Amino acid sequence: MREIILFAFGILLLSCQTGSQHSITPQSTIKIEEGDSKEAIIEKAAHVVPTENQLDALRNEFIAFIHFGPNTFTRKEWGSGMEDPAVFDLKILDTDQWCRAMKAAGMKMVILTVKHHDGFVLWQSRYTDHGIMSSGFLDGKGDVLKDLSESCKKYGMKLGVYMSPADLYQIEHPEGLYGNLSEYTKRTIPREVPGRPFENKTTFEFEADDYNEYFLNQLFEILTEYGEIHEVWFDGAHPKTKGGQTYNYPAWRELIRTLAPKAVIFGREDIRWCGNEAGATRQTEWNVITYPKDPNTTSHFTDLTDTDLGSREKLYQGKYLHYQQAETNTSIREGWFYRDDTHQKVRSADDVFDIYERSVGGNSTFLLNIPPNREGTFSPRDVDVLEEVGKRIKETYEKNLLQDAKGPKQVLDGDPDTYLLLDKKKHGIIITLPAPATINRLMLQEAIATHSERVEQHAVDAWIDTQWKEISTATNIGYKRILRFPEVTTHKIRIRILESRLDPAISHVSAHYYRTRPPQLAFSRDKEGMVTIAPLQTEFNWNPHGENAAGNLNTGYQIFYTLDGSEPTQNSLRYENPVKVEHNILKAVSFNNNIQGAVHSEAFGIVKKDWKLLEVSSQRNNRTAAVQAFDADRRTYWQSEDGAAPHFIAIDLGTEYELKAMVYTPQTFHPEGMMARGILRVSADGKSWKTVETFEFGNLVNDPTPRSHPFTNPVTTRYIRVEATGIAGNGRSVAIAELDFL
Ligand code: FUL
Repeated sequence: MREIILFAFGILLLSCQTGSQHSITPQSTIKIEEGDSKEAIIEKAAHVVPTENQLDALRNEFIAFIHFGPNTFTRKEWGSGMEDPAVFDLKILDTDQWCRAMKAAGMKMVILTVKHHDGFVLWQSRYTDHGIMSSGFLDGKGDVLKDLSESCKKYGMKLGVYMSPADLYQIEHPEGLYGNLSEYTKRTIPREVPGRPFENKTTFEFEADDYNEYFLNQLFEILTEYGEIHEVWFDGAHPKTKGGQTYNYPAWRELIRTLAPKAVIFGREDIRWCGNEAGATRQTEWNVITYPKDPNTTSHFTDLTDTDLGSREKLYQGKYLHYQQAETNTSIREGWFYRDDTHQKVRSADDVFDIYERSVGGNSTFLLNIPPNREGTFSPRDVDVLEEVGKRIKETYEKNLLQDAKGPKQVLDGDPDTYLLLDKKKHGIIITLPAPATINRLMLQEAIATHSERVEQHAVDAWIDTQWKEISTATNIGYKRILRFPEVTTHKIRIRILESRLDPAISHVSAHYYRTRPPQLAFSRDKEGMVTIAPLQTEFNWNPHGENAAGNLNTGYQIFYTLDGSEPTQNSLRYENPVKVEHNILKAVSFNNNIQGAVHSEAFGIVKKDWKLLEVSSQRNNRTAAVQAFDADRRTYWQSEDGAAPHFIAIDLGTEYELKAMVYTPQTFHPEGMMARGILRVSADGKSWKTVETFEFGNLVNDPTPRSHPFTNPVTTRYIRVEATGIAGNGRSVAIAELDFL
């Protein structure tokens, strides 16, 4: 990397580093010693840098996830592990089509769920017959991983694999290996299978029990027979565990580092979960974070979900400083697996582009899931969104409006290896354009590979008329920060670094213009059934209940809506004040200068004004009172007391209705009380009950978004009772933020 002396505010400032800065070698992990002062800790943090693989992974920016397997056919989020392999009823598979669509979106890598929690494998494993080899697909000869790896080569995409450590087939099957209490002994990996030799002759000796051996053998197959693997994704979610099963993670790591030297490991030391599955991003995403133990030797990694992971105050409390970047993972569809093209919502291009800017432009990587359908392809709606997003990314970010500008060359030359080392005390960059340009995006990058992430607060000014006007401020920069602001026309911009850990090294500044779209919309309905339609505040929306930091970038738009299921246009009803919505589908759209925004639609259930609590199994206290399960306010919830099943709530709807579905909205304040399974009972008199439906919801802890359960047959009733029969994570109480009946 070339270090160049900077010009700032027209003054030549020689970078002046302290002696101690030179004595710290940039590394991905630095130990905090007993007695290190706060200053020393910050100085160390300012030298924590990504490894080469981590840097490559950051530079991928936008990558794809593919959830595919028996759940695609059973329409479930989580399988049971007891599915007959025949349910994987695939007739055709077109991984070239997947790659074309991902390429069009500008994605650089794809990660396939080769084994999800149900344990069904999508490749021709030697070590199990619970997988594609026992399905009807190509008479049991098909191999999704092979097809995808060939398509990836053809289209120039990197390949990654998702391997669920939790394996319900191995847990539930009588001869299953998971938690079978076998002994840890020395075992050779890979275990030889007669007639199926490996071309790669590497072998390993590891201490392993039966399940670890199985897992290592399978990793060996995947990492040696499908070309270069660039990411191994270990899901932390465990629908179930058994027999005190432990994982010999150091062995997994050694095997991966040896066989896939370019791979980053997700869920362990290289890459961490961003903390939610809804596409929310932190206002300040620090990738230099702390660990209580050396992350390079420990086996235990917990999910980090706090809003603040890397502020100075957090760093002071650590024992190790470690570079571990966030991956923002979410799905283009409601849920991770394909269900259908009629009810399952698909994110709009506006939504996906917004997440792209917040995640990639917020110091993380954007991992977007596109679940293939039962015909083995991406559905047309998903493809349209991918193509449109790719087009917007290209149009916005391939055109740099500072192309011919004057200013420090190192930040303008497009070379990530040159940077401007700013003096910590006098920091500023002035860039002059040859002619005024209209901009509403600014992209900044730090030279993290050598100088870590150091900027803590910065601001951008534009020269307007005869003076500087501040147009945007934000906190850290790190790998990349995209600033979004209302458009300004200017010929001069100034970047001010307001706070920083040591001298920051800025490697890139560019300016862009995105044709502002009409806002995405959000609905909220009160107990009387009055719905307010407002722009969705997605900017830095970490806490779903919190206020959002950034203001609306839109003005001058109009909202139109329909209540009959038809698509809204500019001829539909114009929204001005809250509208009454009863047992209806509301569809709304915003227009700005004849440009149409994304349609937002929601099926609303019956109005809750006259609902009364009939009976409840228990409630913890007033804060978690039962009536809060139907007060039309998602921020409040009912929670039952621990233990003493059954946990149930019975409601008098006030009058008789014909009901077709139930929607369960879990509370999002903590992971307790997620209703994974339950029964619905109805009554003619509110006293004697009969069961009419059973329901099941998967993955609620990581993704506590509303779940709907369509009834097998419509139910006509005034009295209804919801009873939990299974609580996620073996929980002992149930919590409900809202219940709705459609
Ligand atoms: C979660 C899993 O439980 C989901 O099914 C999905 O695979 C998601 C990416 O991770 O934790």
